[in-house]
Amino acid sequence: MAYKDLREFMERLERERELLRLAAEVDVDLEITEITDRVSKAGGPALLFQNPRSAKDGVKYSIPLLINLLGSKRRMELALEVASIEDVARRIEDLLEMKPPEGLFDKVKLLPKLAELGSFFPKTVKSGPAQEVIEREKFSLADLPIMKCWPQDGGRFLTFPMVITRSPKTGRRNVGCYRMQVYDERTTAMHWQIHKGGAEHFRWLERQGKGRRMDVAVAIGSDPVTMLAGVLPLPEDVDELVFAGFLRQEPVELVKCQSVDLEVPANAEIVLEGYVDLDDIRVEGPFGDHTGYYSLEDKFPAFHITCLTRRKNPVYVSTIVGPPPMEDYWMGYAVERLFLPLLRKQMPEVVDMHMPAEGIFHNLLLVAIRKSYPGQARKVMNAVWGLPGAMFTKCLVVVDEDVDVHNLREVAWKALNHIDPERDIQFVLGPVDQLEHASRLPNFGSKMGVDATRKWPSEGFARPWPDEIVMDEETKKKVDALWPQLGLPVRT
Ligand SMILES: Cc1cc2nc3c(=O)[nH]c(=O)nc-3n(C[C@H](O)[C@H](O)[C@H](O)COP(=O)(O)O)c2cc1C
Ligand SMILES: [Mn+2]
Repeated sequence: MAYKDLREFMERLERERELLRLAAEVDVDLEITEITDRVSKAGGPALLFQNPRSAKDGVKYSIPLLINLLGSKRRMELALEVASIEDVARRIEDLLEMKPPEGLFDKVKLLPKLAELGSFFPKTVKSGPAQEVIEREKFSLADLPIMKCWPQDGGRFLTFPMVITRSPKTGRRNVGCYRMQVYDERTTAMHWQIHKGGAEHFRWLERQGKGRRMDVAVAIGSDPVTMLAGVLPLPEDVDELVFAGFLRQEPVELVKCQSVDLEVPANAEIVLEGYVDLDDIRVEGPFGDHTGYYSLEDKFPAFHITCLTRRKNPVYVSTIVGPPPMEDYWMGYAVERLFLPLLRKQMPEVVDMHMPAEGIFHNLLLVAIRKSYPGQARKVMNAVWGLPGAMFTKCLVVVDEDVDVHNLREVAWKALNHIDPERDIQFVLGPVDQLEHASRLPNFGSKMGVDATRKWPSEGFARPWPDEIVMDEETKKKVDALWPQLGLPVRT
């Protein structure tokens, strides 16, 4: 059974000692970040700050703040309700393997799967806890314990929202996690980067001539899989909430918003309804980002809030990003594992992939392939740079299948041995992540692919390729037997 809501997941985490309640009064300005950063880097639990306050504003908030919710492998597995994330990857693989049925028998076999698929679609319900309280008049963001994360941040930011929009062109829904800087009690920035779903919808507003304003709903806090869905780099035409239904194996229940023509998860803790306006673009930032550096000021639309709905006693969910690894590393890890089957579907030669924490997702991607024809590593590079999400990969290292991409020492050792840099490094130009601060232009720059596979004669390599050094099994066995008698202080 999927978690009904955030609370049910919190209870589970508490039973597993993966969630700690803190009674101490802690400041939303910087203090929560410093505490969470230490806990996060030590592999610690999720934290519920029960008494957040602001010394600057002289406020004690009545709403608690939850953070580091998905910040470990174990919590990610608990969120997905699996023993290992690979189990979910296998379900995705199965789904992708579904072939059109040939005979009657095949059709009958397929029916339960199709029924299962249909049952993942979101369900609209009449009412839900997300609207226990409806505030159209006297609501204020100042009542929420919104954090200022890092010293040079331009203000306070909502950091873990599910931003829901509908395409003015296709009517399709998108859910994305985009931070929102608080401008005043009812206005924030909407930091959807240029390549993201929300930004694309906003662009179509003008192209379709559908007025100057676009409805936006922002949900904060939901069952963990629905929250995670906003982070997943799904193709543009895939509804994150359908995918969430598939992941949790139960449809996401939605309620209609009060003041905008959108729906939000019925189990949400807090919902902000409102609009963005083509004529109201403002400066956003700076913000201490997941690169470990500040992203500088830039221009983004302002989000005007027209109505706030919530539970009677909501929990506000936040996260921090900064020097890796942090909570978002584990979200990236889930992305890596869940998307491996999708990558394999398009590139069957891919054996495994890994994005090390220091590469903050897109700066470094390691891919192991089974090479069957000359130039295949280059083909994989070009394909990766053509994928949504993966297109931003700045350094892409392709290795042979015998290299464990999760072992960075092994990758460095073997890749550095195998390259003739001038021959094996390839540069391309293309779109880069909007947070990229070293590229020649914002959003446009170069990427590097390293072909660290063994080179073949058919790739123009005429010299013999040496074997890797491995001791023979017979000698190893002999030494194993001899070991206790050697009196060596080394355990093997
Ligand atoms: C904690 C966190 C914060 C994020 N903040 C932003 C953000 O401010 N702007 C943005 O464009 N993407 C941000 N992202 C990444 C997007 O959520 C991610 O690219 C997602 O796939 C976007 O969905 P979309 O493709 O439907 O737009 C953030 C991700 C995480 C985990
Ligand atoms: Mn999307």
